[in-house]
Amino acid sequence: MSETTPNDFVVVANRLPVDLETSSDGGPPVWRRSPGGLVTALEPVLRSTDGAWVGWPGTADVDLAPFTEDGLTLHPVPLSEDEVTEYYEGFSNATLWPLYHDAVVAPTFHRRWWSVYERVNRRFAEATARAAAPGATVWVHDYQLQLVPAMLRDLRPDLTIGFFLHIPFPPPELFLQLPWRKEVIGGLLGADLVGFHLPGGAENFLYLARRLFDLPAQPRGTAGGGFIDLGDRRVRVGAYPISIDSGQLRSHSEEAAIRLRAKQIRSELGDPETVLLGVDRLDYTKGINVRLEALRELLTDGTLDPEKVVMVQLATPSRERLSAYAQLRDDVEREVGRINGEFGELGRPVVHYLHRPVDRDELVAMYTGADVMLVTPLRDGMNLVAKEYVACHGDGSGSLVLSEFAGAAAELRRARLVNPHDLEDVKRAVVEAVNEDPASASRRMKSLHTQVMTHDVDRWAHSFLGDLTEQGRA
Ligand code: ADQ
Repeated sequence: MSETTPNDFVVVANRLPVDLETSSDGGPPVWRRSPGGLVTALEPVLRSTDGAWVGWPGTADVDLAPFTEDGLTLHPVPLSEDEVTEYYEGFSNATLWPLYHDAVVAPTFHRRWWSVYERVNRRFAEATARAAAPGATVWVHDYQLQLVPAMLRDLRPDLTIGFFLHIPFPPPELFLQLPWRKEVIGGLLGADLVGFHLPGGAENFLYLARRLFDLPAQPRGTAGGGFIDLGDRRVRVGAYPISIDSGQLRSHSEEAAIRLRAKQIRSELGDPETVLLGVDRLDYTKGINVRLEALRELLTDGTLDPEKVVMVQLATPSRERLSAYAQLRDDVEREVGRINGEFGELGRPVVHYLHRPVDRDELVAMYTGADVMLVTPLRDGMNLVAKEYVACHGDGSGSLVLSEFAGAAAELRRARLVNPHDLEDVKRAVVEAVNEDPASASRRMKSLHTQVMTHDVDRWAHSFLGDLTEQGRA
């Protein structure tokens, strides 16, 4: 650890790229690298530009000075236990998250949560103002920090500020329910560039900004993007679909040890003809029950044979203190139990369900060994799982069933696209994927694979940062 100096490039996100973990044996706390895609994507940029990261260290009530760890300057933002409840679990995950995901669960509006959200956003803006060198570029991430761009601009008008939203940006009629709608849009308008995964999100934002701030209509830019003139400055708005480190994942999936493990997993599953796979955070937006219900009905009507088909569902625990998540866990586990109770045999369940994260090697082996990947969210900003599966199937094997309501569907057009609200449609796609002629399946998968290999996370980061630099100079 060492003293820090201000940086020319600063990433701001709810979480730091490392988590502070207290050990159970009473030893000193240790920093553990969080393996998220964002860290992987931004690490090379951060290292080449003398970068810093501002974020919460993942544990309540710890206040740490900025420090350098493994070449990255980290600026921890402290949160109290109450702030975790009201800013993070409350306003971020029980107000904004459901509202931005088509209100599939009713959003809760609480004035107190809002005031804590504002307070915590201000703390992030202040920490960023201290971390950034004169004229630095700052990239703010996601729905937890939508007020930071305007707060930061007030504190530091010299900075170039970008904002990227990782979840969908909702249609106006939903967004307008938010009692603090004008404040949120005003917060985002503090940025020089506001980025979304899809053109639709950018269009929704442009419409809302003009309507709520009574701005004149301006000609559209390309692909849903455009500009908002605020008099003294111009905000650029655009679509930047995020991706994964496709090349790295493809090579990983081709390693002999991974191929071997993929075979072993199939044999541990009883060497079924078909392995179906689902991989998600346990979240009500992900449509886990949609695919379980489709499977149960296909087993019930005899279309699928429980002796030939096995499903693996990995579900990472998520936001467990929120009641909607506890309810979802009960629902998913009841459905898994019901299918296994009706169709399993001793030592041979039909659905293998793991409620825990699995390590990267094991995950890649599962992707590699699965015949059909089921990605059926009711709404999802992008969905990296779909792209990860495709990256692991460079040989043309495998099949992807993908919800139309995942951002990834805009690029992965040759997946078997389904409406997750239409169970018959999901069942049809599963059956077609299971029975597809190998030559035609291989053509589909190869075309998907080419798309994912040529549009990786590096391209995403460079495209956003290229536009941000251009906008900062304008
Ligand atoms: P998430 O909602 O978390 O991300 P997703 O994009 O699918 O969803 O990313 C999940 C990541 O977690 C993947 O990299 C996956 O491999 C990993 N993962 C999931 N379950 C796992 C398990 N059991 N074990 C190990 N790893 C597991 C949010 C938005 C998305 C958007 C991303 C990035 O909701 O729409 O794609 O941010 O912008």
